[in-house]
Amino acid sequence: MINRRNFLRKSILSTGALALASRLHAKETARMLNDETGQGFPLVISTWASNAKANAAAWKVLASEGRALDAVEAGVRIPEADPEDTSVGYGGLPDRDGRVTLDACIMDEFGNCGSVMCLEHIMHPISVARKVMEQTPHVVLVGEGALEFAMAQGFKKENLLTPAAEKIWKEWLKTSKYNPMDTLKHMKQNSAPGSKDNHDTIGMLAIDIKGNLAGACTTSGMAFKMRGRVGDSPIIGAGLFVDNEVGAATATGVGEEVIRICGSHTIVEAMRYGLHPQEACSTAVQRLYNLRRSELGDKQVGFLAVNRKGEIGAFALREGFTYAFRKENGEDQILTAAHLL
Ligand code: SD4
Repeated sequence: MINRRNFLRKSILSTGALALASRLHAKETARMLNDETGQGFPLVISTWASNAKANAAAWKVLASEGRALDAVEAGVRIPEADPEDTSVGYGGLPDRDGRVTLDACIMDEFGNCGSVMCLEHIMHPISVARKVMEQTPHVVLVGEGALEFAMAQGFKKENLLTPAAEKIWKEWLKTSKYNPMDTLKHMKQNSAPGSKDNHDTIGMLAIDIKGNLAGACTTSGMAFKMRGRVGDSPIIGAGLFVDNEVGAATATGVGEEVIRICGSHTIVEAMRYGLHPQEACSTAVQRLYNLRRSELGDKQVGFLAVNRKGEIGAFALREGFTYAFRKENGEDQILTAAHLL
């Protein structure tokens, strides 16, 4: 029998009905996703449709009963090494001085975490962040110190500025106008031919077969940013937060806005006090909107969350935020987040 719930549930999974899904009230979406996804684990979920490839790499680890931490590291290394991805790792668009500076962080089920900020010349900042977590008494290393540490750990120093990224930067230099959303649109225009959407920061959350959670977030940040600028992505609590007893959250979009509300931590705390991940994400977006309504312009922010039962949620300030999801049967799902505006 086709009742409304069944119809909606099917609709959210079909590309043609994604627009419908995005108009649904957050609670209705939450109920649908709960039906679809509250089935347990392992699972992996990542910001942006194009990161289904990253989920596939993470899935290999999860399917062989590996640890969520290993899965998220393996997963996000895919876009980090992809020269066509202009917002993560190798091929990322540079700052206004032409330097590719990378931000990344990782967090495990024990509350261990590691982060690198403004790291240059290393293709896999996520793996350096993991080394910071496991091999140092610290949580964050930045800039030159992070680079020295990476090299001492055996990482290779390389040029991350691809000819394509350099060309885009030189074009930008003609006007040198910084507007974060122009930058994102610019990335979209220049994304790989045939890609469904713009490549963007990857935030990945996973639950392994034992029910343990981990997350990773990695980016080259906003293109043409000021030298030394760091966004939300490598900041524990802003771009990523994991609490094994509750759930995990990650963010994408204009980092300055996410930092203001400690986005990912806010969402995990909302889940701790009983909200479904979907409602937790929409609550965070609403809070940002209430705080910054007059300043937001056309900026985008999107959040993803999962609770320890494997229920997922996603919500964005405005339309266009997609995410990729894999669970037990290993099938990819590409979904579009509901949005406020
Ligand atoms: C940043 N949050 O550096 C990142 C950029 C991003 O989608 O996520 N873009 O602010």
